[in-house]
Amino acid sequence: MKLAVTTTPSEARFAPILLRGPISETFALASQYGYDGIEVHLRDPHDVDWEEIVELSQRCSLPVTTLGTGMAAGMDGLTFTDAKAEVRFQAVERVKEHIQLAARLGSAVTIGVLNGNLGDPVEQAAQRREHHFVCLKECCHAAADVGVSLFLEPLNRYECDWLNTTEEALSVIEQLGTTNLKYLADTYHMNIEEVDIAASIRLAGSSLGYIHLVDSNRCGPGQGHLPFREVLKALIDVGYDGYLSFECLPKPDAVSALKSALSYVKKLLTELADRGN
Ligand code: LER
Ligand code: MN
Repeated sequence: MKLAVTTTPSEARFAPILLRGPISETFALASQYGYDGIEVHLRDPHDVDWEEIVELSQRCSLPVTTLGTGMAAGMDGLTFTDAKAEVRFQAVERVKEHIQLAARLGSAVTIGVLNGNLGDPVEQAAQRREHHFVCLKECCHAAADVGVSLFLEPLNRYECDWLNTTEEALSVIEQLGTTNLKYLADTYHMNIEEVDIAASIRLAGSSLGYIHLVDSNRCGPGQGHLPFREVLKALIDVGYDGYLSFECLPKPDAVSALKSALSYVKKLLTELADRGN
């Protein structure tokens, strides 16, 4: 498994992102501390110079793993469940721009906060789900056309009023039936919603596309009380070979979190490998 860290050059008001600021500096830091990849959150893909990010990724030997899109929902109110067709259209158009940048970078695109809420009245829930399905399907097809994968991320109940669990995400993925839509498991949300995080990882199995490895308090792994040994063991058992990305708060400060998360998870992975799991 490879280790990644989150970054954004946008104003990170709505996201637990470890490295904030100009990408020329944050890519250099991630590379300096030995990360294998970097996850970039962008309100709008045009917030960055596409050639600069391609060049930085190459120069720092740091693949961009996925593009986070949550700020398009948090700051611009774009979601796939909005009652207004125009807003849903804008949400899909924004994701299509992320997909174009992802194609250029060889990364994926995450759909999390952008999934939106079902809201009130409850009678409209079925229609909102249908809106979501139509938007997601269109994005999956646009992504497939350029060889990009999408990661569907459930969020906990305090951030979203549906699509909270592994089972719900797997059901949407199954209904869509496209091979480029995968499940993004975020251990912070799972700690609130799942009965047993490791069991949910085993249930997801080959549908897993990406992991946000975060502790119970949204700090880096090792700073809270999540059972990361069991979580990593489950990931090894299901043959997960993708990225573990630290989407966490820069606490006590970004550089300390960057170093401690990496060494904590590397140590656990080494111990598990030494014991043959
Ligand atoms: C996005 O990856 C996520 O986990 C959200 O909770 C961010 O607000
Ligand atoms: Mn997440």
